[in-house]
Amino acid sequence: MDATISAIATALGVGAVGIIRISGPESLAMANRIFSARNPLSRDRARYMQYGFIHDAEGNYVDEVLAVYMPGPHSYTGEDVVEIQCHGGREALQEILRLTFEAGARPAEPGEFTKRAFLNGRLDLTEAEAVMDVITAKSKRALIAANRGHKGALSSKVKAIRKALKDLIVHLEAVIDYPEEDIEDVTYDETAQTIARCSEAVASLLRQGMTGRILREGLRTAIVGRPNVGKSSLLNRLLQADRAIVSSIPGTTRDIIEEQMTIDGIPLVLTDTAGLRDTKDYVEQIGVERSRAILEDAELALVVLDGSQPLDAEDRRLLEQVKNRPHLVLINKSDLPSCLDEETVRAICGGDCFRLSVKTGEGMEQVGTWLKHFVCGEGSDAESGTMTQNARQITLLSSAADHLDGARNDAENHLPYDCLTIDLTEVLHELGEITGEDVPDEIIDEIFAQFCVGK
Ligand SMILES: Nc1nc2c(ncn2[C@@H]2O[C@H](COP(=O)(O)OP(=O)(O)OP(=O)(O)O)[C@@H](O)[C@H]2O)c(=O)[nH]1
Ligand SMILES: [Mg+2]
Repeated sequence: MDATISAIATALGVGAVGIIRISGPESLAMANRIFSARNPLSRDRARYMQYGFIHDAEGNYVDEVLAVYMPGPHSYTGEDVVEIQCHGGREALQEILRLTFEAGARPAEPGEFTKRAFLNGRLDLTEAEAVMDVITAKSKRALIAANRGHKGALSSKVKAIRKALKDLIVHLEAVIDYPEEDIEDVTYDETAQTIARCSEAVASLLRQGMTGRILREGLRTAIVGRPNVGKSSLLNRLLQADRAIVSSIPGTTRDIIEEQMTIDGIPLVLTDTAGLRDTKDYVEQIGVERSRAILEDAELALVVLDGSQPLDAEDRRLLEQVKNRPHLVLINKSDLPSCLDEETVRAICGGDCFRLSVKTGEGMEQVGTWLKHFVCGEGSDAESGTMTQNARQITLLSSAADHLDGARNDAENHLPYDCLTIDLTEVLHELGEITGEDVPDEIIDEIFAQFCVGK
């Protein structure tokens, strides 16, 4: 790990400025081999930007740059770091990078800077992983959630749960190991209560993780309804573009149209589908089958009804179908005389339902407000504590939740303490794997390998 490494830290492309990052014990000496300035980089001028130029081994001028030396441990990696800001063209960056190699650095592996930060204790594993989410955040909310992870929101909660479990295990083990000693006996009730509190905390993290995932990847939302109710019109209005063909002929849309968009800060992957009905038309039939499959897969169904007509059998069938899954019913065409009220709809499928006109735009703002609430919950904005979790963390949390359920069952059934501690120790490992306190090296390598070079 003592090698000094370097890489281009900025995106490869044409930009005003590009950055080369060097990290490791030799970074200062190596940088000064290729950097000339009135004031060379030095400990005395640590963290001050120095103006100068980069030259090659023969002393040929390569680029005009700004360079800064950040001695460890107070640097990104925790090691001595030098960053060189040069012109942002591909050639300048590649040439300076090559010169750092000539000066003795070796190419950094993907994620190696962040991995070093982790190994040096600058970041724990959740914070390091959140760096990736900060970089790839696609919406402002996703960024806020990722930053929260980066600042350790997830790990501090996980650590608190681990602490409670560790205390419990220690206590149970003391009772197992020294039955003759007068150790205050923990009752099964208390044990079950502690486990229940941990379970609830894990469940809450999982819920927040779901929100984080949606903010990162978008909520898979399907617009469904029978033909001609205004599904494609809704897609177009939300997109503010003429994406899907709209016509008064029922059965206009036959294929699935998928678009990504952000509504009130909530990223959506929205699909417009073929109107649901029994049809003899072969192609339309395929479209209807696809619509049903999309509905099955969606995380949210936006059911569109035509408010100027009474409910028909197809509407009822659809409402029955979405009854037990997340849905929002939109009674469209409120600009026309109404033949359908919210109560009738609610009686069939419960849940939320409102009236709007895609044509005039009346009532459209409710959609964004509802979505925000659906995804972010009560607080419904950045302050609600959402944080990013990745698939690895979610898998570990889910498994921890299962083991906690098992342990709680054991406690409630008064099984021997060792049965309990087996499950609880498993949970301890799983949670430790999230924060990186208890994680095999291969996993660490795998995690950082997903990063880009230079990070
Ligand atoms: N008056 C009124 N007409 C609307 C409204 N929304 C859509 N329409 C009209 O309803 C007709 C059908 O609209 P589409 O958006 O194509 O309906 P669809 O649900 O996608 O239909 P299919 O693709 O056939 O399933 C068009 O003539 C639209 O102009 C509305 O809010 N008010
Ligand atoms: Mg359509």
